[in-house]
Amino acid sequence: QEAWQEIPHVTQYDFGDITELDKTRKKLKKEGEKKEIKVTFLPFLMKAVVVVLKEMPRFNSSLDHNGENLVIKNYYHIGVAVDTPSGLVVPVIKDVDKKSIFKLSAELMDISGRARDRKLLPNELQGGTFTISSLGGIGGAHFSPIVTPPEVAILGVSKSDWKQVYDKKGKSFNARYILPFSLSYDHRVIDGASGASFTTRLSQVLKKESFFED
Ligand code: CAO
Repeated sequence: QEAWQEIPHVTQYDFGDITELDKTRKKLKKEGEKKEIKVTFLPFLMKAVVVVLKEMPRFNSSLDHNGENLVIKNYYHIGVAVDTPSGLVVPVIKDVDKKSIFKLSAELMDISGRARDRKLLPNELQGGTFTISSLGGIGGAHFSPIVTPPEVAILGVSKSDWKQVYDKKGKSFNARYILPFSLSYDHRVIDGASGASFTTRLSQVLKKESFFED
């Protein structure tokens, strides 16, 4: 409620072509099964977001109490919204830039399981620098998430779907796996042009095959 009342929100909506990413995820998912690690899209999205946060550090910052000073963080602690029987919680995965897809997947399994069992420690819910809220496992296309203070931006991820996309060069329609996503941000810190630049860049990163390699 505080976030909704005090932060002037703007949401930028966009799409990412994750056809190649999906192929890689399926490969890693098979490998993960041997280690009992479930590999979903979320760790890839976390990695892609960090690539963009490094290029656009204003999105990885917080406003101080007076709203006068902007504190830019040089670490990447990503909050992940988890739906539990007792409501929404947002545990934080630390140092995402330093972790592999398997490590992030294992941490996600652990932290979301313990969130559902109400076994998270208070310090696991603090210190985030940016949040991702994924409804991709459920459905819907595009929603407007609310920024988690003191952070200044949040990514909302929806369910990807196959679409016919026109290839101008090849003059043909091709089936592509398209991810809808939204970025809500604090308009005191980020202007509309930067918001659109962030989502445009995120789309480019998601399309690139090797952005998540360690
Ligand atoms: N498009 C298509 N499929 C997707 C997808 C997407 N964007 N995101 C996930 N999926 C798929 C997964 O790959 C998985 O399929 P497979 O079993 O074939 O691999 C399936 O959906 C289920 O995924 P999941 O939900 O278990 O896993 P996740 O890592 O995507 O998400 C978690 C984990 C904890 C974030 C999620 O379970 C959850 O709680 N989401 C709700 C968050 C929420 O409530 N947000 C709203 C907050 S209000 O702002």
